[in-house]
Amino acid sequence: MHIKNTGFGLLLAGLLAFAGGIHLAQGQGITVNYDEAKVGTYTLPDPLRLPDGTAVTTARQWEQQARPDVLNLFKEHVYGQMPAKPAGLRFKIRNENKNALNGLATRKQVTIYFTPAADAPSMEVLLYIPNKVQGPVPAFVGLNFYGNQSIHPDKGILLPTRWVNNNPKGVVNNKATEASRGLQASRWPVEELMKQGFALVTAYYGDLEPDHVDGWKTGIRTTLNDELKIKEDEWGAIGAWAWGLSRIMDYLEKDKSINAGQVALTGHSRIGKAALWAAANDNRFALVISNDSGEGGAALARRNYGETIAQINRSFPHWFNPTYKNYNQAPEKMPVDQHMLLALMAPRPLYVNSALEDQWADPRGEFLSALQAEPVYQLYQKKGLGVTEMPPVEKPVGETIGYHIRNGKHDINAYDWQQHIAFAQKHFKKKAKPKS
Ligand code: GTR
Repeated sequence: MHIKNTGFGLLLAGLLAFAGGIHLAQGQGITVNYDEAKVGTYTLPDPLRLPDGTAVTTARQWEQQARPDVLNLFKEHVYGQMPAKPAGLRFKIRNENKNALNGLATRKQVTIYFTPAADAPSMEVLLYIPNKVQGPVPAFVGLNFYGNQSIHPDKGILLPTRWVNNNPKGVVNNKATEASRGLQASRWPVEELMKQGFALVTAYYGDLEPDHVDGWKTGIRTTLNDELKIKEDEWGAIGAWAWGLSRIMDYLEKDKSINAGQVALTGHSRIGKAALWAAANDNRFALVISNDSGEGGAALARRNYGETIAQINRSFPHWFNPTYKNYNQAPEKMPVDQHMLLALMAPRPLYVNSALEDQWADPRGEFLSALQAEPVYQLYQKKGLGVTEMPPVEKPVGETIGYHIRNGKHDINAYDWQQHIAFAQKHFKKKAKPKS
């Protein structure tokens, strides 16, 4: 159903965009629906149906027949190709401080070079590893929006030298300054993670591709064309960010202080979209968290509520595969919907969460998507949400698929992290043991 463009809809979109701290104009000139009664009806494609109509009834059949096909459909229609690990990948420990955060953690900074060349394209990874628990430790991994220094005021964190989105709190002329240290510290509870026995691993998403329409020109979609044997228009920025997450995983497999079998991948919003896409392609991520990932992330595209494919492609034409634009006016023609992306996580633990004031991301669409991923989890005898209606605010639900909606705006906050940490502890079945 097409909803008439209302001034109220646009105003609300603007307010929500502002509330979420988003700098790009959203919804302009394009209809935004926030009325549940006007969502209309839609039919979701069935992940458990092969193209010839055969029903998928076993985990084996899913893995061997259906899953590869679904993954390919997402490559072709949504995110683009996902190149393999480059042969010349190498790591360099830039520095290590065993007494970071007043002795609570070891801070390591590692450069991942994508080719053997002296001037190889690279990314900078920051790790905090808890000192007071027995390792190897499980880890949370996630990209950040403004550089590694933005996650904590710790003066030892190297500033990014690359293009960064401007921010009144210390990013001037697209360069991060000292004032940007800790700019998003509220989103990264580093000390709490250390206390709970998790390492935290992060990198700046702009190391892979600066997040603007011309970012591909200086990002890996251009600099690694030859190495990865891929053209820049065969994938998008989300694909590039997701690819970088897998390169972090390549490093973690080599770091003896980390339990590479217990890596939880997390991401907020556009980085949540990238996290889901990374985990869909890379089974080494043992647990996946989508925080307010919305359109092109966890939320169902066929629901006309909040952001739509047309809006996201208009505001961010560089994020997806060019073919995704074919569905601007016709999401119902896509051979997939986002519940199938979530199903690609099975049987791994998956946690989806929403925020009440983040209607732009369509909380109900995120919940329903998680619900509709359940049939694939059931093939593995894994329990999903345990409910069929959205739970009340701040009442988390679920078993192998978890979900909550919390009060507040588009953000990742202490409440979200509490649930994510508890979910990881439950599934990794290991509480941190103090060092003897
Ligand atoms: C918005 C975009 C959303 C979400 C958000 C964010 O502008 O429309 O899809 O990704 O940005 O990343 O914060």
